Formats: sequence, C-alpha cells, structure tokens
Amino acid sequence: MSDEPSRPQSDDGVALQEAKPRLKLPPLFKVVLLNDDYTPMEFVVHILEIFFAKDRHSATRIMLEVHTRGKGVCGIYSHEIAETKVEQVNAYSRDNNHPLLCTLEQA
Ligand code: TYC
Repeated sequence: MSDEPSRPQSDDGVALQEAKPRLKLPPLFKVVLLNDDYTPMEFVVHILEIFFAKDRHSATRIMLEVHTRGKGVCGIYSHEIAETKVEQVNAYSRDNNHPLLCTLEQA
C-alpha cells in the first residue's frame, strides 16, 4: 500500500491539466515633452534635472531632441507615476509662465 493520499479514480479517461497562472506585467507609459517656440531651453533642461533626475549632459541632449524633432521621452514609468510626473511638470511650467507641455503615451 502506498502512503500517498488517494486521488479520485473515476476520471473517465480525461486528462486534466492545471491552468498556469499567467500574470500580466502592468502597462508602462512614456512621459513625453513637447516642443514649443517660447519656453527657454534652460528651463527645459532644469525640468529634466529636477523631475527626471537627469544629469546636465543627458538633460541637454533630451531638450535638443525635443527642440529639433518636436517631442522626446523623459522617462518610462507605471501609469500612476507617469501621470504624477505629467501633472507636476505642467503645474510647474504654468506657475513659471511657460507654455511647455508634458504628456504621456503608452510605451
Ligand atoms: N524650442 C524652444 C526654444 O527654441 C526650446 C524648447 C525645447 C521648448 C524643448 C520646449 O520641450 C521643449 N526656446
């Protein structure tokens, strides 16, 4: 006799396979800066340093990419963090009377 607990015997010949737990990773969002003709370049570099922890070299590179191509990615985050960054940047730009716009896009 085996010590194994007994399993139901009447499976009618049907093999049952347990479903694998399939966990989806949460979607990620790009935080994007948009170009405009009025916001000073130095202000955009400052935004990238204080809200996105970029050093001056990367901040300048991203600012110039936005300036020449129309938009650029500042970082990629969960939805909640991305939305908070967008709100903080837009509020800060507004408070400083600059038209700079920040938005989010699904990554
Ligand atoms: N185009 C602006 C200028 O010439 C600079 C700028 C860069 C503005 C990036 C917005 O997201 C921006 N002063």
